[in-house]
Parts: sequence; C-alpha cells; structure tokens
Amino acid sequence: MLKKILVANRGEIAIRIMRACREMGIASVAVYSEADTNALFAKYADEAYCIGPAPATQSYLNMDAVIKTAQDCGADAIHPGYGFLAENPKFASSCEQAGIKFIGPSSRVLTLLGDKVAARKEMIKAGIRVVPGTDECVTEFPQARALAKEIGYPIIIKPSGGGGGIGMTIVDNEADLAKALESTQAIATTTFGICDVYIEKYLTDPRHIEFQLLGDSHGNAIHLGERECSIQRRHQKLIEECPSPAVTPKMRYKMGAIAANAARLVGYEGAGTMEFLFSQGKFYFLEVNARVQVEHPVTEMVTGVDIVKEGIRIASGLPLSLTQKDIHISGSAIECRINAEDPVNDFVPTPGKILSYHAPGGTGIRVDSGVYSSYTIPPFYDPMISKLIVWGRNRSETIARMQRALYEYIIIGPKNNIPFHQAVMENPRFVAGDLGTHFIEKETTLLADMMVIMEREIPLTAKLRHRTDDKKRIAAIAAVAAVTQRYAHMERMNQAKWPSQFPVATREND
Ligand code: MV4
Repeated sequence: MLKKILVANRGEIAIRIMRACREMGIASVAVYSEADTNALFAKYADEAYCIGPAPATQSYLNMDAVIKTAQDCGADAIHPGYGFLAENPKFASSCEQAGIKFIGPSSRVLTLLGDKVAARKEMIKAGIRVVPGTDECVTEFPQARALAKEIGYPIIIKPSGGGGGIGMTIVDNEADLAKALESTQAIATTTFGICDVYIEKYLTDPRHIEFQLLGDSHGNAIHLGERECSIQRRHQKLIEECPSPAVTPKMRYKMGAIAANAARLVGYEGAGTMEFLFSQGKFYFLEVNARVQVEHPVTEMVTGVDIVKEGIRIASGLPLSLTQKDIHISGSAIECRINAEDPVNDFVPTPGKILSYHAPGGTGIRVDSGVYSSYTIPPFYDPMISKLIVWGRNRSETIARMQRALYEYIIIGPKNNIPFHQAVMENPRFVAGDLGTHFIEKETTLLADMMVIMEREIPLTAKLRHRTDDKKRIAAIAAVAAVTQRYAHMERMNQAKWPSQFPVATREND
C-alpha cells in the first residue's frame, strides 16, 4: 500500500482525497498557492507546502514544483483530483519517470483518451455506438462539406484536443460551414494547441448520461451505474443525480457492461467516466473523463463504494476490492453544486468573505466543502463553495430532503446559487425527471420562481439573524465584555462584589 500521497489540488476535492488517506492510514501532503494559505485543505493535510503565487499557472499547474515537492517530502504518489493536471499525459509520464506513482491511468491511456478522434475510433472498435460523424479529423473545407452533407445538418464541429464542450460550434446549414470550420480550428489551436477538429451529427436537447468506471492493473474493470448530468449551464454542471430517471435496470446492465468492457480493452487504471448523449432511448459515446469527477459522491451514496479509496488501492497495485456482482444501486442521490455566484445576475462569480456559515445535517445529507466561517473565497479559482449531496430511498424522498437541506443551509456573505437550486427542486419538469441538456434555457420561469421563493417564507437565515449577523454578534459580545471588564476591575480594586443580577446584553438592545 502507498504510504504518503501528495494531493496536487485544492478545495473540497483535496480534502475529499485526504479524508480517504486518513481512513487508510496514509499520510497526506498539501501543496498550495499563496492565495490558499488559509484554506482548509492546507490545514487538514499532515504536511503542507506553498508552491507559488495565486495564478494556477504558477502554482497548481507547475509540474516541476509539484513533482519536486513530492520528491523532497518523500511522497510515493501524487493524486491529481480533477481539473489542473488530472488528465495531462505529460504530467503522468513525468511522475512515472520521477519514480512517483500517478494516481490515475497511465500516460499512454491519457494520451489515447485525450485525443477525441482516436478515442472515438477506439470505442467503435470496442463495439460502442458513437454519434454519426467523421472517422478522421477534418482539415479542408471541401472535405468538410462532403462529410457534413452525408451526415446531415445540423452538425457540430468539435476540437479533437478538447472536450467538455469548449470551442464547439453548431452549424445549421452549408452556408455557415466555411466560417464555422475556420473559427473552430482557430479556437482549437489557441485553446488546446492542436488545430484538429472533427464533425458529428448534432443531437438536439439530448440527456447527458455518464457511467462510472473502475479499472485495476490486473485487467479487471467494473461499472458503478450511471449519473444524469443534464442540468448544466455553459458547460458547467449544476445538478447531478444517480441513478438517471431515464435509465431502466436492463439498459444499465447492458450499457454498463459495454462501458466496463471498453475500459478493460484500453487497459484503464483507476476511476473514470464514460460520457454518453442519450436520445430517443439510445446511448451515443461522447468521450472518456480520465479522472475522478466532481459528481462522484452521488454514485458513492447509492452504491456505498468509496471511489477515491478504490482509486488509491488500484494505484497501490491491488486488485479491485469488488466484482460487478457486489455492485447494487440502492435508492437515489442528488448533488447540488453550491457556488459563490449571483443567480439573478447572470450567475456572475461572487468570491469574498464568508461571514457566517452553517451546513445542513441530518439523515441522508453529505456536504463536501473546503470552506469555514470567516474564510475568504479567493477570486482566482472556480467559485464552488461546496457540494450538497442528498440520499433518499427514492427520487421523491431525495427531492424533498434536498429542499429541506437547502432551507437549512446558511451562507452569509457571498451571494450564492441556493435559490436557483430551490427553484429547480420545485420545478414540475425536474420533479417529473423530464431532463435534457437545454433544461435551464427552456425553463424560462426559473428566475421568477427564485424571486418568489426568496420572498415566500422567512428563511432560517433571517430567523437566526442575531446569531449570523456579524455586526450584531460583535456588538453583543462587546457589550458583555465591557460590563465584565468593569466589574473585574472593581473586584480587583476590592471595591465591589459581583451583583446577583448580572446585566446581560439582550438580542434587541444591541
Ligand atoms: C454534443 C451535443 C449534441 N450533439 N454532441 C457538450 C459537453 C461535451 N462533452 C459534449 N457536448 C455536446 N456534444 C453532439 N453530437 C451537445 C453537447 C452539448 C453542448 C454543445 C455545445 C454547446 C452547449 C452544449 C450544452 C450541452 C451539451
């Protein structure tokens, strides 16, 4: 088993990984930027080292600094979490060369899956249905015109070096094709350093469904069911759930086996996800996310499997602790990403100081976060405050419980998207499980619904104002302190005794 893991990430996922380390008796090391000196993850770790200034390019993305820190402190592995260096084949191979275990797939597999055209070909070989489209990347206009005509409009042009939706262009007709091809190639070059693009048939408002996979170094691979991630905005997922309301046990059994088989074929090691578009009862392969994902907890809640621990076991060279037969889906789980962003002002990020904080609790609640009361959310990184994950025996119990948890959640300071989540949890289409990737654009009443919800009942936050309003609390403490000091002084002077009726500042008089 690995003995000491350096976590090359920040925030809630860094803590998530260190929690797994602690349960497994593995020492944890944090690396942090100058902006994260007071972050919870840097305190939670057994050791913590500052590796550079706030911008990620000078800290969390600095491969040499991360690897050197691991060598200096004697870590035998690096866990990359998600984002930053997680799917970087160059980083994985640098770790391999430095004799440090990269917790995730090999650099060979990362290279293969990072090239979306190559990944498509590999999945076709494994017998997986892909969206109708091109087998090779497209460079010249005449070639693109012929292929688009064959596929049929609308089509979508995607950068081969990308993924996650960045730089994709939808084209409705041949007249727009030349310009779209040129601009997508330009974006691909500037964003990913590779000008290669490919063309797919554009599916209108499909569902986004992904399978959680685990593969080990002994040739075993299993799936942990699917997640539905259709509620997203500008390629940012906001709500995820497991299982998908659209997937039957039979479909899960069949598609899961196909996905796990493909993972086995490519020699996939660690935790990963296979993304599909789901349209008219059919799955179409999109891409593989070769990392642990933000939304992995919903799968953990319904399967009971600790995905991060399994990833660490796999990286230690151990076989999976489970077979496919051990995996059972029990109940339903939903995750709401609680972000520091203003939902009534086009979701602009609102980093800043958390003046008061109280997370929900009780049956079926899990909160993964990296914040605390008085912590300042820095403006340099993504503005996620926490992930609120709720489990229930069935989807309606989960929704009711999520509504209850959102009611309990108190975050004073930065504006946040809790009202947005409250509006979605009451939305009839959401409650019916009628989801699609264009859900937020189509549900045009969400903004007005938020306003109604914010006015409707006195929130717990308001009822607890005397506890959560910093100015009021400080005034109350100051009043008590002033009186205490005065009597202490009088006692010292032996001029007075403590009165039996001690004057206490009340809630109303401060
Ligand atoms: C698509 C698609 C429709 N048809 N591919 C977005 C995330 C990335 N993993 C793949 N994405 C999509 N791929 C085909 N063939 C729709 C999306 C998509 C999307 C695309 C462009 C702009 C916004 C989008 C929002 C959700 C899904």
